[in-house]
Amino acid sequence: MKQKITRRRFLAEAGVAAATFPFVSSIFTSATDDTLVLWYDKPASEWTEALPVGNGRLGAMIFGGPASEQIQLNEDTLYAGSPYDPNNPEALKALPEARRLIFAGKYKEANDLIGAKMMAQPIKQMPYEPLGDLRLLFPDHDNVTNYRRQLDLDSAIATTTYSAGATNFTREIFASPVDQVIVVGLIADRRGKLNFVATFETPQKATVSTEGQDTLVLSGVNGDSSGIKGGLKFEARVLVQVQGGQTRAEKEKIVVSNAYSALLFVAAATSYRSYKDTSGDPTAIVSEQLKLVSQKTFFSLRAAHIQEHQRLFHRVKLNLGRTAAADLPTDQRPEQFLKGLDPQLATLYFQYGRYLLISSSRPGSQPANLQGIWNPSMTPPWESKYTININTEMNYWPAETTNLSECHEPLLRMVSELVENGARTARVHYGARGWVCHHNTDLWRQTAPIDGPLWGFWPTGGAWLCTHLWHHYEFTGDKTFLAKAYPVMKGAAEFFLDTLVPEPRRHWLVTCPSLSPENKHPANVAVCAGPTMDVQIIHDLFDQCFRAAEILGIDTDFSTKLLEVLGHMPPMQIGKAGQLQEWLDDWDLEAPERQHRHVSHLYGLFPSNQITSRGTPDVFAAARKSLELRGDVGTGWSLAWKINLWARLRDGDRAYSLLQKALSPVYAKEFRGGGGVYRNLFDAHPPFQIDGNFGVTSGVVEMLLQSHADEIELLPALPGAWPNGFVSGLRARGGFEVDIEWQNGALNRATIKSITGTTCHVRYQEKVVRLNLRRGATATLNPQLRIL
Ligand code: FUC
Repeated sequence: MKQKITRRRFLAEAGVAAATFPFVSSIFTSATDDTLVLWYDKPASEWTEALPVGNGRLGAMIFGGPASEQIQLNEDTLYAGSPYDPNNPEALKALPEARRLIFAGKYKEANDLIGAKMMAQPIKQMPYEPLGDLRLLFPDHDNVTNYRRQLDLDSAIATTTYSAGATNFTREIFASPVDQVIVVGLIADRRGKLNFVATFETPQKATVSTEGQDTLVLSGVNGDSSGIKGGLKFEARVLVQVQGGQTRAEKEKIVVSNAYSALLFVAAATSYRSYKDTSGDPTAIVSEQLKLVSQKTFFSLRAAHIQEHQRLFHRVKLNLGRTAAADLPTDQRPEQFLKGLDPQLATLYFQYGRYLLISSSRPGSQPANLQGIWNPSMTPPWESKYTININTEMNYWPAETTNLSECHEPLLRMVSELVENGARTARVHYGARGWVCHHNTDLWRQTAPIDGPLWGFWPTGGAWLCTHLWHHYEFTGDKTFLAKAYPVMKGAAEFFLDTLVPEPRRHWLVTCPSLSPENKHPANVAVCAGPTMDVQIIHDLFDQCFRAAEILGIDTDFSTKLLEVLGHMPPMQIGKAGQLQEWLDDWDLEAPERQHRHVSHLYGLFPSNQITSRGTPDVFAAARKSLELRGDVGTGWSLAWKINLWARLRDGDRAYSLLQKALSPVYAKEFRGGGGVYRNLFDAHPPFQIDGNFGVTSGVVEMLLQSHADEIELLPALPGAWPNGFVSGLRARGGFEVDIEWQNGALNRATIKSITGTTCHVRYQEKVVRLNLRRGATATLNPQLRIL
């Protein structure tokens, strides 16, 4: 049951404490919209039940145990290893033979040669690692009543409340992007009742010590991995301040006794300065951070945190209706959603995606990796790094559309940081100019092919990332940004100018060796020449370079050359089942895994805009056929991609049925594999992978608003399940902010605000209107698209 603690009742019960300690009175003041709350009536019993907070750089998973609180900590530069060079000097010699074998149809032999001679050394990249856990042990809190824990997406604060004996306890935890610390506020409503012991536990090579009577220190070095020595120092510190009691240091512990309230400030840093510099001083960084926050009050830290979070979070509102099911504990809601009884869960999940992006990716931080920033394991799945054959890009699909353009910055910066190592890989592995990145990268911005030929021998990852540079420009119109991004895009294009080769049958210019990500063709290997996805990605890269050069008024010869080369690349081909071919050959029906999770050849439909109903109707129909053939089964991110694809195909009901799959509870007994959510609404590949969270958030946008076909299209794929609703603050290409209200399944009203002062076309079904708005001007349209 939901515990009803009103502020008045809490303050009455808190008595003296409330009057004495400023932060007590703040606890229930920002009573927020409880529809954006994840809440539970039990503590987390495993990691995927714990609740995430983060400030882009520091992350914490909060378990909320009354007697034993576990706050699992991450810092986004704590990866294994140190700067390293995995490029393989043998690779280039083998390249001509690999190409010859592929063009001769000897795919298995090519696969074996690539595996033996052309992969990175080591063949794995470096894993993302946890810092460890801050543990708070409370004596006599085993039998508690009135328990509730929650994560309020609106304030980005995790709160646990319960009563032990006659005392009510409250914990508030947030990761402040302003003050760069995690703040833990603990309060009892009776004098002297707050007693606990704070300590660190860690799987790292580290020591725990104390400083003075109030500071816990964890310091260590990161792990070695695949023969690469750890080269990072790290440090985490917890400063404990109490009111009305004492702190004292014991070996590896801070003991708090007889307090009313306590504040714990958690700071953490590593010596990472860049992908090639590990000379930072984590002790100096965390000491300075703690010195600054220790002079501030809880109230001011909390208020600054909320304000900064809401600056981003409040930009988009979504309402799809609400029923009583929204009052249930969060982990009971997916089941209701599947029965069609809880439409608000889609809103919560959509906004959770925005919350998670704000919390794991802020200007200056590392980009969100496979798990955002939340990872408890020294050997996480797929190293919890950056898989760029879908996963990392998916993380950022909602960044521009849901008005979080700033949160895109870490990814955009990473693309430029790949250029140096990517140029070495281009030179060493291909004898080519420009730069290349294969299907993964890590903290050290490595770019060579890893894992093995089935996964890693794909040269188009860096090029896909470059399309994000262009998208950022499309949404913001920021020419200064474009001027800085252009050389990065150009370098990626140069690599392909040097490495595209004519295939023997039709002399089309193709990538070779390459693969259609992770999908085997009839020879039971993946390596091949000119998979459709490569053609589509290179098409975007070249086209976007051309347009950028034109906008910037530079490089005409180079960009004209790109268009000329594009003219010699393969067209998108329709195969014997009427499908869009995944490969140069019509292999789709003979491929061993016809329901493979990757739908790479549909890149052209989404996230790209090469396939549209009006521009390329035949290929559009073929793409639909391909998606039908693939079926609706998939991992978490695969389902999320399909939501976006069905939305682009304008089939809202099909997109919605995929959304229902994506929100299935993987913890339910009757659950049958493939995508879904954990109790904390983290997306399940399974295991946990955050891309599905972000991909669904993007998919909901694509159902309500699209802007890829030189038009802003309102409600392109509205499902029957959402007859009434509104959304505000979404962004469209060209620099527009869009609000839409609908009733009985039809548009009621839309408001378009121009951010950059460019013209646009707005479409609703068959009606189109041209708007010519000045910068900052707004137009409100009725269902006939007449300006009101
Ligand atoms: C790709 C996918 C896997 C997984 C991994 C991180 O290789 O094929 O399903 O998501 O990335």
